[in-house]
Parts: sequence; structure tokens; C-alpha cells
Amino acid sequence: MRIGIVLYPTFGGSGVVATELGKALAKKGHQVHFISYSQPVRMDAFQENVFFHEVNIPSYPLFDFAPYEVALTSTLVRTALFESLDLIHVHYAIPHAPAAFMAREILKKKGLNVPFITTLHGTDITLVGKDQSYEPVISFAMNQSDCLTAVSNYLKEETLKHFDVDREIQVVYNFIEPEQYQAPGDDCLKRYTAPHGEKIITHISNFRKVKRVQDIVKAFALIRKETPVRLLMVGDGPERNMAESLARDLGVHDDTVFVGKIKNSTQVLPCSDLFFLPSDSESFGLSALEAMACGVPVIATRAGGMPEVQIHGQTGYLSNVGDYEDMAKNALDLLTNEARYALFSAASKKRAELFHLNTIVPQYEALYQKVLEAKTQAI
Ligand code: GMT
Repeated sequence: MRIGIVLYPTFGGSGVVATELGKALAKKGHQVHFISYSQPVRMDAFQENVFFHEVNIPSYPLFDFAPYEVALTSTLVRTALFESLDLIHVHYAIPHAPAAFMAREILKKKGLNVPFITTLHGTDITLVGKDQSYEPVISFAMNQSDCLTAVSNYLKEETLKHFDVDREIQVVYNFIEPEQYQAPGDDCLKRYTAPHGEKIITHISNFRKVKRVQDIVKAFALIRKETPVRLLMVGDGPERNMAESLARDLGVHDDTVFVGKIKNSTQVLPCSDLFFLPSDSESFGLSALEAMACGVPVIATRAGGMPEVQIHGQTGYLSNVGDYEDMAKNALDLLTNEARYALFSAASKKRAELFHLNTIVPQYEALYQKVLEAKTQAI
């Protein structure tokens, strides 16, 4: 198949899933055309069957806000025409689904039928999408999608609760390639972070409010009182400064390393002992799954789709949102009990296998096939 994939090129989970999906499809012989405003971070090397089309947005003094959606639609139309795309798969509804809808209608006028699949990732529904500034357009574009998927049952239910969706939503979980996470990680980072062999607690995110990074620092301050441990904070975003000052206020800044953005989590996670994800809401929690694939148990919140990924008391622990004391207690339970830690670590690896790329990617291929069959019947 010739597949156009529209995505955010940044470190966010939706972009990572979209890029890894495209790379996996290309390996299976499909031709994949990524479309975004800059090259996706995880698309870092030449790969057979993989192409990238940058959306250019010409500036003009009249535009206080550059019309990205129009430029994206035009890029989709051109790519579909010149590369003979069979279908377009958009990741994150805003503004990708409306752009794909418009491209499909323009292409119809040119005698081409190019269906589109929308995958909902989380904040496009739970935070941003349901805002009345976007809701009518996003509802319309979801209903117009030739296929609509969500990355967890939780996200499917949230979508049905908040939007007037009249079409079936298929749940296709996020995935990883566990083999990528089996390498030992970056030894230099480990030595730098924990020079005396301390345990390492890691968090990776975009440091937005929804991630509640302050809870990590508060929990860490409690854990550090009891056992030698260091905190490795990976990523950057609006809450980072606040987290750094809180670490100073609580006297744990010297034991905390803020490394900023790192392209590939496989460098970081294998060096870690525990992964923290105390979010307010998390439709899936891809970074937690990545940690599990390395055998790193997860301390997270009982929020959103997390319980579909994490098994409380087996692969880590889930606490109520904001209960950092419980998170600290759970972390200590694992860091100070080698036998229990080994059990949780093994269970994490085993559970991560359920989300193997080899299981999930064929689910997307089957949906593509279904959409293409419907297209043939419509002709
Ligand atoms: O977490 C973010 O803010 C990034 C966001 C995105 O769209 O890139 O992540 C969402 O999609 C990921 C991939 O499907 C999920 O693993 C995350 O749970 C989800 N984030 C939220 O729901 C907050």
C-alpha cells in the first residue's frame, strides 16, 4: 500500500507512535510518506520505502496566525496525486483530521478516492478537542473519517462521552518493539546520574501541567530520606522551571538531574530502576510501556488508560492522582526489596510483550485493508 501519515514531528507520544508505525509498515514493504511541518524526531536515518514531505507555510504580513491547516491540506492533495497514495492516516485529530477531510473532498473532485483514518491519541479529545473552539469541527471530522481509532478503551469512552460521534471507534493500543529496549543503555549517563551506584528514578515527558511533575519531586524527597536514590528528569516544557525550584526548596536539587530532551528513550530507560508517571490523565502512557519493556516497574496514577497498560501490584503500582505520599511508599516498597523488585521487573517485561509491534501493526493493516475494500465497493 502507499500510505500517507500525518503527524506531529515532536517528542510527544502521538508523533512517536506514528513514526514507529510508518517505519514498521515500510519494513513490511508498504510505501510510507510522512507529512508534517518538520522532520519527525524518531525518523532519524534513511530507510527504504520511507519519504518525508515538509509542509511549507508561506508567511504574509496579513497573517497573525499562519494558516497551517490550509498548507497541510494542499500538501496532502499534492502528495496523494503525485505519489498515488491509497490512503491517509492522521495521528492526533487537531488539525489533522479536518485537513484530511478537506483533502479527500478536493481529491474527489479530481476523480480520486483517497480515504482517511483518524487515530485519537489523548489530549486531542480529553483537553483540547472538547473545547468549544474546536469541538464542532473535530466532531464533524471524526464522523467523516473512513475509520476512527483510539489508543485505549478509556479514550474511546471519553470520546463517546464528550462528542457526538456516530461511527464505530476501534481501539488499537500503542505498541513498542521490545527488542529495541534490551540493550544496556547509556553507561555514561548512568555514571553521571548515579556516581555512587544509587538507584535511579526516571521521568520522561513534555513537562506540561497534566504530567504533575511536582508530585514526582515531592515523592522523591520522601524516598531520598530513606534510601540512596537519584532522580533523572528527561524532557522539557512549561513546568520544568517550577520542578527545578521545588527540588531546590525541598533540598533535593543536588540529587536531581534535569537532562532536557533526549531523542531516544532507549538510551535512558535501561539505566533506570523505576519510572514515575503521576499524570492527571493519560490516555495510554507510552513512556510507561517503554519503561516496562526494559523491565523497569512503573509508579503511576490510576488515571485514564493507565490501568489498561499497568497492572497494579504486578508491574508497578497505581495511586490516586496527587497522592505522592502513596507513590513514595510504593517506590520504597520496590527499591528496598530486591526479591519483589525482580518479580515486578520480570512481570513488566512480560506484559510489555502484549503490546508488541508484531501484534499491533497488523491490526492497523487490517483496518487499512477494510477501508480500501469499502472504497473499491463504492466505485
Ligand atoms: O502526553 C502528551 O502530552 C503527548 C500526547 C501526544 O499526543 O503526543 O500523548 C498522548 O498520546 C500518547 C500516544 O498515544 C499517549 O501515550 C499519551 O498517554 C497521551 N497523553 C495524554 O493523554 C496526556
